[in-house]
Amino acid sequence: MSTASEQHWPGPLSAAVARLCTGLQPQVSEQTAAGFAEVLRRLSAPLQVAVAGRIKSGKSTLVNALIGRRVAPTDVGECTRLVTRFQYGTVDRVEVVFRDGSKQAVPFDADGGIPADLGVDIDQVSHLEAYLTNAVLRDLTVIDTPGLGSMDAASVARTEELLGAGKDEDGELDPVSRNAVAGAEAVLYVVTQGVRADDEHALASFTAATASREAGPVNAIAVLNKADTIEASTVDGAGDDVWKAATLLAEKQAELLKPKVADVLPVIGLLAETAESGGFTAADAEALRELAKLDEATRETLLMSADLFTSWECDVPAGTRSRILERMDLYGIRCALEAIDADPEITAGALRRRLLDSSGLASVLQRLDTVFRARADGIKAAAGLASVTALSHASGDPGERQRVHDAIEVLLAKPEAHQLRVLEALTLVAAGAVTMPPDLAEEVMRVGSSTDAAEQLGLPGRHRKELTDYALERANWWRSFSSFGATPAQGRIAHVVHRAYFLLWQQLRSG
Ligand SMILES: Nc1nc2c(ncn2[C@@H]2O[C@H](COP(=O)(O)OP(=O)(O)OP(=O)(O)O)[C@@H](O)[C@H]2O)c(=O)[nH]1
Ligand SMILES: [Mg+2]
Repeated sequence: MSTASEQHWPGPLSAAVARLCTGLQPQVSEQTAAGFAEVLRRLSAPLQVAVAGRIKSGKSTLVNALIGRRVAPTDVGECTRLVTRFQYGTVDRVEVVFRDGSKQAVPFDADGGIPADLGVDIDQVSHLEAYLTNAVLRDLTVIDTPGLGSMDAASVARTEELLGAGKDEDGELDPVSRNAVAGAEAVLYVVTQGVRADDEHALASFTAATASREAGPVNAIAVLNKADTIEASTVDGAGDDVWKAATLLAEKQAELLKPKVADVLPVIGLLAETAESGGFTAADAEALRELAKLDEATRETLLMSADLFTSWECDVPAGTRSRILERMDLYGIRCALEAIDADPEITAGALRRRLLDSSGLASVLQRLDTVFRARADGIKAAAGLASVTALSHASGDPGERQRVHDAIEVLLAKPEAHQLRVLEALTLVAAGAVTMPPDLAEEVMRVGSSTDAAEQLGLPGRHRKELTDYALERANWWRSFSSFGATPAQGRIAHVVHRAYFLLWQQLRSG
């Protein structure tokens, strides 16, 4: 096995957790040591992002949009009931992993996607592994999960079990340990208009997807998908603007979901998928141009409903209309027709870009970058420490548990690892495990959610002198709060925040 120093870690925090694991390995039981080996393996792997949410919310469609290829089966077929892990590989291939650990390669279908039906006994399948030569997957492993029904505890359990399975490549881990180290490290949570954001059952899928690890603003983003299907007139202040309605609804959901998630962004997964995965062809552009030439009355009738769009008598063949409806839905078609009205000479490529712009995917990608990619080190290190703790608890040996506990305390006491404490504190506050007055809770989030000093202090763009003074001021404030006025639980958080400000002050002062 390779040692910590030979490996490539996402950053200094992960490297510190890796050193902790390697240092502890000789001092723990064989089984716990095997668990630590798994933690080490995961620390050096790309960030694991699960796409989770209710059934048919458009998770697989969004996965395809992110990867830029229609590879995850959408809509129907047995694969939609399985967890599929999309990861980087030098040769494109799909493997079925069975519950007994055996694997079987399956060919892609004619369109380059995972076949909707696998031709194997689905009950014996643990999950699928798809390896793709894809730039996005170099630093993110994307996990497509089956949809969770509202009240369906069984499917929550199934996803939990599936996400926990299959990580045990060399068969050394018992189920408890496996669950302790498995699970996604971050979640992209897909909601639609129909989902009540405060529905605790909807939030249960968070927990399922992360194998019971807490999700919070550090590692979870939500999207309001199918923004195109929102009836603008039902949203106050939106007028007849669908995108505005989606933005307003997303803001409302953010109020309910925060601080469980960093953000709720509107998106039209279907348009993003079509525009990004080669689903929009020159023939589609041509068909849209033909539709744009129809007289006003016919065009309006067609756009009234999906049924009328495909069944109403007109010159564009019904089959062609079905295809573009499936790829773009009425809203996308309307966008395209407006673009053609404005510029009848618009090229297929420009039309595709217009659809991509309308999909809102760019903002989602940007948030993925700032929330997940930029913080991968902290997220992975925190997940790794949680796994290490869970493994030592699962061992049932009090001595071992104490040794691991002590080693973690030593690690967390180091200035360079304090950010992990802050992440832990932030997650407790975000999850409501420790209640704080709203302004203080927000401050904890701010200090923990960035690695940029000015942003942590809430003073972007200010001079160093001002930042230094403010860091010291807040450090002192949190220290006195921890001694006077705070409950014991708040006091522990306050102590962590105080030290974060203090370290920030030291760092700013020394340049
Ligand atoms: N109009 C519209 N339809 C969408 C959008 N995103 C997905 N769909 C459609 O919704 C249906 C379900 O999409 P999937 O991606 O299979 O949803 P899923 O959440 O993966 O479904 P399960 O895995 O079965 O839970 C498909 O017919 C998609 O084409 C969207 O943004 N707008
Ligand atoms: Mg799906």
